[in-house]
Amino acid sequence: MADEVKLHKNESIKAASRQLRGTLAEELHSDAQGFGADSEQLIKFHGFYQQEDRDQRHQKNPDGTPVARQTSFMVRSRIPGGRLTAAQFLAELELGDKFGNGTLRVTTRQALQLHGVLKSSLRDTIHQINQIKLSTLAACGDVNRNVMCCPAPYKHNGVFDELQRFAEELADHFRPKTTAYWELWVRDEEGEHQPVASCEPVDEPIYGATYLPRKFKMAVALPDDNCVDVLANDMGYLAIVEQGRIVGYNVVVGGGMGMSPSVKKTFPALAKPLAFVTPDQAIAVGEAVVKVQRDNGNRTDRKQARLKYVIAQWGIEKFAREVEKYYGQPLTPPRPLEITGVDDHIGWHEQGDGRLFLGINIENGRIKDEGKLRIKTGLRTIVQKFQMPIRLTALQAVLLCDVEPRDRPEIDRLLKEHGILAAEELTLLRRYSAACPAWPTCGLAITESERALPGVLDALEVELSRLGLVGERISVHMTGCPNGCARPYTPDIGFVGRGAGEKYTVYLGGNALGTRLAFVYRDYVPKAEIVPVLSPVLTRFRDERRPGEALGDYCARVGAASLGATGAGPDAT
Ligand code: SRM
Ligand code: SF4
Repeated sequence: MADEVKLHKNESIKAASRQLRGTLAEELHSDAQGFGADSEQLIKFHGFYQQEDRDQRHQKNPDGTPVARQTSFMVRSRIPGGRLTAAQFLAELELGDKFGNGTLRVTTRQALQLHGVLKSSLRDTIHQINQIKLSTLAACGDVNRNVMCCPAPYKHNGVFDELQRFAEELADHFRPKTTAYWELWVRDEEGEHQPVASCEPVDEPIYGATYLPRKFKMAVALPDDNCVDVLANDMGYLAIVEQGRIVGYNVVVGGGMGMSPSVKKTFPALAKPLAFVTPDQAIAVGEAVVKVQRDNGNRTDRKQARLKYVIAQWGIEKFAREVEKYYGQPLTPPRPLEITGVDDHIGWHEQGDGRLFLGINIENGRIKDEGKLRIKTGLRTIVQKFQMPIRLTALQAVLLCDVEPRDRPEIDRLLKEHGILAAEELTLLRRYSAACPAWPTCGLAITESERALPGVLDALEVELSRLGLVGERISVHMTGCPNGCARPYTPDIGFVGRGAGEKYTVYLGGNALGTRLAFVYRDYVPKAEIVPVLSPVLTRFRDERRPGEALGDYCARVGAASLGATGAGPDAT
């Protein structure tokens, strides 16, 4: 049996879980602060992660003894296309206050996260999320995650609404069918109103008994506004619009950011074009792609398990042939199509139906009150008063939609009153920046990110101002480790947590459009050195750029060697 393959332990956990039940029900009611190791894997499919406040590790009680460690949970609501009602948004804010740490976080995939939820509050939290008709099912886990989609609520043609409907259909089609979620979190505690079809296995037509080898991500985008970074997804749909109508999509496959510098075979990748599909073929072809990954993704090594590794191993041609077998028909080659633009949707915009929407930048997605900047109270006050629908962007911003023009002055006044800056008061650097949570909640963080980026941007703004570059659109993404949750391998500048003492790998040469992978400029750069090491590049950019050239385009054109890149470190290319 020399060739016997040893599956990753998560595979047996999934297989034995009776469709994601495991011992979650029993453990939920135990006195322990958290769940056991096997359950820790299963809870992700239900939309939450076991964490702790890592700041507390070093805190002491007044008597000098260490503060007792407290397990808590991050609870993620899956929100296709980032679309919410006013009531849902207000209820999530309320849940953050009642059960979480008093903040609500807009994620880089247009979802919402609560942090600091205790096990004793988990059921109430998730139950209440379902009562407001949101769900945490499949927000995490080895299944299709939150489906991203351009959130702009334009109405001048049906395209934007159709994209949103398609994202919703995808989310629904690829939702796990197990009833375990409903049993644990949704039905009334006693279950008295519901027939107990529970525990009976149901058909999981797409995922089967062991779900996917790894997480799977989808996005729907427009070529002239890739605000969802479609190429960073396992599968993306790029809409082809003719005469104001979607005639089909180019399906792109095999994108992903995560890598481990110590594992040479891991790398970030941009999705590649696979096929053109008409709207009525789109879901069936997508299902074939997912099933190919289900049956061929690596189930022995989770670091090699994403779709991008199947495609790297086979090549896109062989992959396409395999998808055809599952689809049952030949695929149509992708149409020539380029991504040409990106919009952060910040500021006031006409929707095209007489109403307006307003994009509000939320620094790193964290909705909280701090000092004079009272984003949480400001948003709550505005949404309570005007009850407008909300959308979330992939750059962690909030869009207030369907605003009557007469309400604009009052909304502007309330924003000002709560210290929330208008679009004109923000540099494009701020608007196109993003950071992952990292410390203190993320167990995988090597360095700070959400708490570090604002200071780095302050220093960068001073330098850009000195060089006369302050009006430039420079996208900057930071993460606290190489997993890449804020997609740091594609923007103009990426900072990736690398080592203790707040050291980062600095990437250059990507772009705000998300169409090019960056290269390593410098590795192990201490936080305080970031701006000094970038300064020579920025100076050359100012002096040598072509008219209208963006920083990342300039860096890619002159190349890593010319910029004095060390070449060491985990390269993204
Ligand atoms: Fe992520 C793991 C946060 C988007 C790649 N990600 C994590 C965990 C759950 C840490 C963990 O496993 O214990 C982080 C929780 C931190 C916390 O305290 O909240 C975490 N990821 C996030 C969020 C909240 C970052 C943010 O700033 O918003 C994003 C939630 C998105 C959502 O709503 O679903 C988030 N994560 C991403 C993205 C960006 C994207 O999807 O467009 C990526 C890169 C794309 C990709 O998947 O390749 C990403 N997260 C990862 C990875 C690396 C996956 C890989 O293939 O190597 C991990 C680690 C893992 O899965 O083992 C990870
Ligand atoms: Fe945590 Fe790393 Fe993701 Fe940041 S990039 S949230 S540090 S896993």
